[in-house]
Amino acid sequence: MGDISIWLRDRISRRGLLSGGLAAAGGTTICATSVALGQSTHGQHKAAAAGPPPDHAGAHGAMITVGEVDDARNGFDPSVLLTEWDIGTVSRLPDGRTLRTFEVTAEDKEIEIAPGIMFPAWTYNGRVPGPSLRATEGDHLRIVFKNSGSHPHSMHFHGIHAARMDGVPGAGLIDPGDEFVYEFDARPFGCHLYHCHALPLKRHIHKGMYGAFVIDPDPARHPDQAEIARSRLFGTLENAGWQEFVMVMNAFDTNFDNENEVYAVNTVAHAFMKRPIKIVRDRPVRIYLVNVVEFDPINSFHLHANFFDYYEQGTTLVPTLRTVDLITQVQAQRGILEFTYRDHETGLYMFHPHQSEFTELGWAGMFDVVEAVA
Ligand SMILES: [Cu+2]
Repeated sequence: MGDISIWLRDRISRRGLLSGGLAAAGGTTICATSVALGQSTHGQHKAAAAGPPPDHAGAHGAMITVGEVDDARNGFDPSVLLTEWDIGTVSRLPDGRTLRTFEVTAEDKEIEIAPGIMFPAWTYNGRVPGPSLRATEGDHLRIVFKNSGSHPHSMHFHGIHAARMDGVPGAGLIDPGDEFVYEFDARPFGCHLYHCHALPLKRHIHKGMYGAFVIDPDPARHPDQAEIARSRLFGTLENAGWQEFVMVMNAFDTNFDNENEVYAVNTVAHAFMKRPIKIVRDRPVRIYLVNVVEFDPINSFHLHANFFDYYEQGTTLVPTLRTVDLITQVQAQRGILEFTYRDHETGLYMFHPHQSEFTELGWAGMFDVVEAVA
C-alpha cells in the first residue's frame, strides 16, 4: 500500500466513515493526482487528468477531490460567490439617511459539497454561505427575514444593535412560516458576519446558516484617512482599483459525529484548486475572510510566496498586523487581508490553512496571477 492509501485508510478510520458515512459520501474519494497546474514552478510534476500519479512523493498540492460538483443544481458557484455582494434595495429616509433593505429567506436544501457528497443544509436564500450583505457605515438597515425552513431560525448579526434585534430566542428567533424584520444602523464599519442563533447553536451554524456582513467605512467620518476609507467603499473609483473577494471558511460534518469530513472556502471542496482565482498582477487584492468552522477550535489562512497586511475584524483603517503570511481565526473571527503580487512572476500561488488536514480535506486554493484578464 502506498503512502496515500495508508493515509486514506487512517483518515477514513478516524473519521468513522466506515460506520455509515461512506455510503453518504456516494463513493467519492479524495485521491492523489498530480494537479494539472502546467506551471513552470511545478514543471517536474506532469499534469494528469485522473488516476494515480507516477510518483506520490512530494507532489505539491496533489491531493484533491476527483470529479466536479454540479454548481447549477446547487444554485450557486463558489467562484461567483467570491465577488457577489448583496447591497440591498436603497432608498432615502426623511432625515436624508440611506435606508438599505435586504430580503433573506431560510430554506432547507440539499447541496453538493464535494463531488458526489450531498449535505442536507439549512440555508439563507438557498446558498451556503448565505448572501454577502454589504452596507455603508451609518446606513439604516432593514433585514426582512422569512423562515421557509422546517425549524425555528434567526439572523444574529455581529454588529451594534438593540437587544430586541439580537436574533436569539425571544428576540427575533422565528418559527417556520413566520417573518421578522431586523432593524438597526450599520456600525461599526468592518468585516463582520451573521448566523442563525437557534439552539442547538452548533447544529444550526454548521448546517450552513451563516454569511459575511461587511460595513464599509464612510469617508466623511474619517477625514484623516478618507482616501483609505474610499478605497474600502463599494462603488467608488478608488474601490474599483482593488480586486476584492469574500471568502467564508466553512466545513461539513457529513455523518453527524461532531467532526468535519469536508473543509472549504465558500463550501465546495477544492473549488479553487480546480478553478484558480484570477488576479491581475498590478492591481491590489483585498480579501474579506470569515471563519465559521464548527467543531474545530481554530482555522487559519496562509498565503504562498507573499506576505499581507491584516485588519482584525476590519474595524480599523490601519493594519493591526503588518507583513505576515499566516493568520489564525477561531469561529466567528474575521478580518481583511490586503496584498499585491505586483513584483512577482505571473503563475499559480497557493493559499490554504496551515492545518494540513484541512487542506487535504478540501480547504486549499490557487491564485492565478496574470498580466491582464482576457
Ligand atoms: Cu437556524
